[in-house]
Amino acid sequence: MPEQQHFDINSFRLDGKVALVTGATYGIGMAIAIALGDAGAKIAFNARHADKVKAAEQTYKDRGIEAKGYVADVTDEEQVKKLVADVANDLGVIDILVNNAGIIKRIPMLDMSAEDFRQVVDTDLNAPFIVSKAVIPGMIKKGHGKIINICSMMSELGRETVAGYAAAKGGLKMLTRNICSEFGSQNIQCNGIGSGYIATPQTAPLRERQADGSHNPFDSFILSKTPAERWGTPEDLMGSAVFLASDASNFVNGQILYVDGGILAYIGKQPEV
Ligand code: NAP
Ligand code: GCO
Repeated sequence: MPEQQHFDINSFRLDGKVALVTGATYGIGMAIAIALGDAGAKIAFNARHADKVKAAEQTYKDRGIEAKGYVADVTDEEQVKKLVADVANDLGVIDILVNNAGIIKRIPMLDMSAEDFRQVVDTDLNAPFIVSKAVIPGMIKKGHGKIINICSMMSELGRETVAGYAAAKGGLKMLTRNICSEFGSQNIQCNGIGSGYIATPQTAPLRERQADGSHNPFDSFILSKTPAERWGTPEDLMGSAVFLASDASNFVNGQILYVDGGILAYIGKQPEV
């Protein structure tokens, strides 16, 4: 029997690695970038608004994280190609990619224009394809790579008003599996984090109190569907991101790790009689 190896906790460290987190000027992206930075990675991040990029860069530096922000729209392939090249020049070839940037439009399907649908799919599905395609050649040359796609409850479930978002996040689950299939032999692991309902600016409209000060019905609905009986926080995703970005997950590929407080396992709280 071969001797069992001891577990090396340093397999969760990211020292010497370069991570690109898209859309990390606030919200989930910033939390994940902080986690990867705290684990030792150098952080590159982007978003569309220069003022927020500058402010976020200061936030990372104030936390002692080596970080550089870039103004780039992930839906624009030329901007993405320049982003990846600039990161390579400034910090090094990307080892870890987190496809986080995303939008949602909550519009009843029959009222949703094809343009609205296209914009959501462009950002939430086409962009992860574009950014991954730009980053993978460098990972192949380095002999390793980690791609983490930020999926959703809507990678598995639908609901009214989010047709474009659910279609995109369902596609992102399958893009995750396809990148795994196409590049696993090149030592590239591509996994997803399926976030539950997280308190960020994106979900603020779902949590805001009603005009009369009462609870938002959707807020109450989510609490009734979540065994944890709370909304998630961006910090709840930090550990999963570090795990999937590290050597600790080198034999994990094509998986969606749902960090949802139990929503997908739960039929929902029975109404009180
Ligand atoms: P958020 O608060 O709206 O933040 C989105 C981030 O992405 C911002 O930094 C935004 O900055 C950036 N961004 C948006 N469009 C971009 C583009 N075209 N190019 C570059 N950057 C862009 O969203 P969040 O709640 O943190 O969600 C982040 C990701 O998690 C999204 O993919 C979302 O679908 C997913 N997710 C969220 C939840 C949740 O409950 N919050 C749950 C599951 C999955 P700019 O607008 O300045 O560009
Ligand atoms: C919505 C919410 C959700 C969350 C998240 C859940 O309107 O239903 O925005 O879609 O953003 O994706 O996992």
